[in-house]
Amino acid sequence: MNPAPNVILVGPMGAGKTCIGRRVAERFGLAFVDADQALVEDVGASIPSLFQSMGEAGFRAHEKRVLARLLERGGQLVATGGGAVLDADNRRRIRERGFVVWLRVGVAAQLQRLQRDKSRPLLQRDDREQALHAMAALRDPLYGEVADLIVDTDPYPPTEATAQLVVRLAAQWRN
Ligand code: SKM
Repeated sequence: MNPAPNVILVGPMGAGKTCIGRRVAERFGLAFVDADQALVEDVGASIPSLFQSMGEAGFRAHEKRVLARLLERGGQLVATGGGAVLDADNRRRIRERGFVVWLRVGVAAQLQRLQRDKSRPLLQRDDREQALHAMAALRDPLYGEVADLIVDTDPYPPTEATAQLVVRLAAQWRN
């Protein structure tokens, strides 16, 4: 059905990659893989504790290694970590190994969705809004560079964003 070996979701924290990804995978009979979760299982430590023990650079090295391993396989829907696109090799692999969907979300919705989140080290700061804007400025061009399709999740509940993505993927695969 899909000429690409995987569907790969990219986008920032709070875009709904895990929630929407799980539902879309089920709809198309793909194995759902959350790259952050795979990393945690591989290393045997939480993301906050990895950031604490080895810094962001150490975390990124593990992220790169685990993502490369995951993308050797096919038939999956892979939700990538929000910062995976920062690395040029990751971007190349993502492009080569899947049909790539950028789940896009604005900072206001991110702030609301991540209000109570304690699991993202890059957000454990007082100026969250500024940090999210800075990340978007750096990363949006990179998400855009790898994306085959862009879906805005902003005003929609997950069920509706899922439905939109299902329709657009199905249309894609018909062509
Ligand atoms: O991969 C995790 C980690 O918290 C870093 C991150 C980011 O850089 O945006 C996003 C999360 O998915």
